[in-house]
Amino acid sequence: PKEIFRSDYTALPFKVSNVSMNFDIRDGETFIESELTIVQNTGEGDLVLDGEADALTLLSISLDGKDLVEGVDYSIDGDTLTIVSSLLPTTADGTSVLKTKVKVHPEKNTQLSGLYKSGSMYCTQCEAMGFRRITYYPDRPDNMAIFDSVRIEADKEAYPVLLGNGNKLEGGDVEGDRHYAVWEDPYPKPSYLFCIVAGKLGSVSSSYTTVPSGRKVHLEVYSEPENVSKLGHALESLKKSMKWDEDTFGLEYDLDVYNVVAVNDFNMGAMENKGLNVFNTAYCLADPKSATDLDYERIESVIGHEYFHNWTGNRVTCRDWFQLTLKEGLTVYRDQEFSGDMMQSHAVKRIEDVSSLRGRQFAEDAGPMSHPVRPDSYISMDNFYTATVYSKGAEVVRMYRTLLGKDGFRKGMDLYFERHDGNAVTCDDFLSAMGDANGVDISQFSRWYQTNGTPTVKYSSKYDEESKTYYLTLTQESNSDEPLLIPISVGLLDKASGEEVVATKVLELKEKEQTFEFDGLNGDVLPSMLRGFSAPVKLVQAEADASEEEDLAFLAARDTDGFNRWEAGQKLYTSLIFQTLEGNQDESKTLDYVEEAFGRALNMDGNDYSIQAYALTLPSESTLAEEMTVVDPVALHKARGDVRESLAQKYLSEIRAKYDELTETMESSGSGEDIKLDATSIGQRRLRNVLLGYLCCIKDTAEERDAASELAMKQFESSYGMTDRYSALNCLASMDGEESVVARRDAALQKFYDDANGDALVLNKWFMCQAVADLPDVLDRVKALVKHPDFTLTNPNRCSSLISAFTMNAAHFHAEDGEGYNFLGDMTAQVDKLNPQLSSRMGRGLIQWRKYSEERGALMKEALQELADMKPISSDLFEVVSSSLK
Ligand code: HT7
Ligand code: ZN
Repeated sequence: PKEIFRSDYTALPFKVSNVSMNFDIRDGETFIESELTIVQNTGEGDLVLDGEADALTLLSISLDGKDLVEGVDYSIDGDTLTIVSSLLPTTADGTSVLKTKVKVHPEKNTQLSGLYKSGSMYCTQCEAMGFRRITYYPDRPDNMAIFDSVRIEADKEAYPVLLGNGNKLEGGDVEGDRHYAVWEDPYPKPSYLFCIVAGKLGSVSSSYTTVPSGRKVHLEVYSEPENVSKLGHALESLKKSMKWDEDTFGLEYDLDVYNVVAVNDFNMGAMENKGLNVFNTAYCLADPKSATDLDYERIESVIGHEYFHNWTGNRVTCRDWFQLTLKEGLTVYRDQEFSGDMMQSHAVKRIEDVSSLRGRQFAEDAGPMSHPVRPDSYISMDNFYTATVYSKGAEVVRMYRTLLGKDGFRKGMDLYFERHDGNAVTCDDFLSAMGDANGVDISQFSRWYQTNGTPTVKYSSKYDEESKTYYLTLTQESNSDEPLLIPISVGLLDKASGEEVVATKVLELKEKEQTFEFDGLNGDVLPSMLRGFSAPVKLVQAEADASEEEDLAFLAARDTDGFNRWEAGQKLYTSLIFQTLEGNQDESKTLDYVEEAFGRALNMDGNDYSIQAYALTLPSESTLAEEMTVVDPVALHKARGDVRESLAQKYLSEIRAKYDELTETMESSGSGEDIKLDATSIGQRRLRNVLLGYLCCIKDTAEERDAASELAMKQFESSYGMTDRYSALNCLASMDGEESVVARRDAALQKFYDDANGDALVLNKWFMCQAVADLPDVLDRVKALVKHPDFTLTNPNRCSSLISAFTMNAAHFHAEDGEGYNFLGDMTAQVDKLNPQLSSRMGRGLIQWRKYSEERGALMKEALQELADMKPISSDLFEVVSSSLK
């Protein structure tokens, strides 16, 4: 496999300016005709078209009406077709028309890239390089072309709905029970945004009138007919997104139609094709009986994300795939802000986003696939749709916002669109727009784009009584030779009174070491550092300080920054878990601080239920693992479980009282099928389920086990909504021991399965809760589930619900016998023959072997080596496994 380098970028010699296509969909094969208008770009070089040999059969090719001869006029070499340059336009305003006809087999396309069949519908996925599996084309984002006409023809009864990008021009019947539709997209776009869909679909629709232009846009969300009742939330979320982008960034929608189609077989969450988004059903369908609050929130955020791409990605796109974070980091930042506004709590949203960044992206950045947000090379671009490009990329955009302020950031965005609308650009162009719009030189900030790894910021401080000045010294360490520009948001709290005496201030850390002064104080202060997680760094105190935990307890109680209050509590929990792991808990005061913080959170007044729930939640095992040099997942799981259980025991009666009180409040404010989705109702469910988790982790004695399982069963049986039902089921799924306990667990699982009645998304949940169960024989159970009639490796959602979910069950996946690794290796090998994008994602479960003990690492390496030796192996999987065996 060939490695592609960012530094090798060259502009295209010839470009496609306009496109007309015809899709003739027949059973088992589809014929695709393309008519490409070719113009000069740099004019220096050949016209090289991409076309995947395994996917396309070339049936005819002509240039300006003349059939071309292979070996004379053109040649095919692997996955490219080169046309002799002497046949092409020799002047800047000359044009040629290239016509090709190919045949493809969507029914056999298990890669889910290009044109494929999902259930009864045909659809396409072209990002990153799927268009070359549809036709011969310069399949790279800097070729922006106008798709004047895309005609789709298919059987009328089987595929009554025919959709394309942009606006529909015409449609009608064709002889032989067939029909057609023609779509036109007036905006220039790269091929990765191309899409068609054909199917028997149901839909819900509405309209939205844009402000200020007053364009009336028809909105329609489609799915297979049996799921139409679950489309309402996506449609409403779309309207909210359209309004939010107008209000926040002054960005309006630009076509008369916005279509969204939900498909069951999809490699990612969704795709922002121009005017025709395609969504994984898991990110689109929802009703209270089948979707959790988290599903609802995720749908709103992904609908927003794809909608926001219309400007950040589609109108202004990436020059080359190395710039992916230009559209993804920026659009994730935008969707995070949108969700924070919709939730009416940016602190809650920030806690969720930072937890996910630490649990996933920090690990990626410390592992063998570590890369800067703008990578330098790739073998398969599909491997670079990573937490780094997306989530760390969003943090990079957030830092511009922190450094420039709200208005400054908006000015930068306005200038970015003014300069680059309709163009394919780079991260440097974004940086220049931000700097120029604000009249500041932020060139130092560009180092964030080229530096991998998580930087560390150390701080130390001293208070000078005489001058009433506080000195805060910051030092930075990173993989960059030159210092990064790091915004550190800081507030100061008076040690004596606990009052905030200096409100949040952004310190610009530009040097390797810098001291900041705060004068005019009345006494010693405590810093609240990195408020709101103002930069994606690890923050540590320079010198271990005896009062560190006392300070954390102080901040956990008094910090005015909601995120940092939570953060201080998390640091205390972390410290106690590690002391438990090392067996030296007794000598410290940490337990007192933790119990104090936990007790305070439990008795918090007010309606901030989500904040309360998160304050009571211990850091995840993956976040904790990030702090360890050698990870022992079994011991870590036990230590975290012990701390959890001891808190549950200590506060048992208060937890139970709070649980009962919430049950009563929730019942009195609406019950049964009336599931409310406002922040308070979601927060109440979140908190009650955190409390249920604590109550169910007390299971040392037979009575405790019985009581826990009875309580969970009661919630399972009495809940209508999926959030409460699924939380209860997850508790039950991990219960073991006496017959009564096992009987309840099995009955609940059976009932959940029966009630699902074949609903694919509910069945995914059923598989997942068994894969993540904390049972000694969970791997055997997972292996048995692989043979279940509802299990398949061809559907990415189903496959991940079982196999990838099991790898998240760290204590069992990392069992010392290495059986978890062998299982994942086997499954990955099987999936690689069907869907390399999926297999390479699965293979990542093995690549962090250096983080574990020698014994575990050796077993993981063995499983990796087996994959590496596999012949054939996809280039996607090859890149992942070879990176970690180097
Ligand atoms: N831009 C979309 C990326 C995507 C994708 C990438 C590779 C293979 C399949 C894919 N499906 C969607 C999604 C997004 O970030 O909005
Ligand atoms: Zn995106």
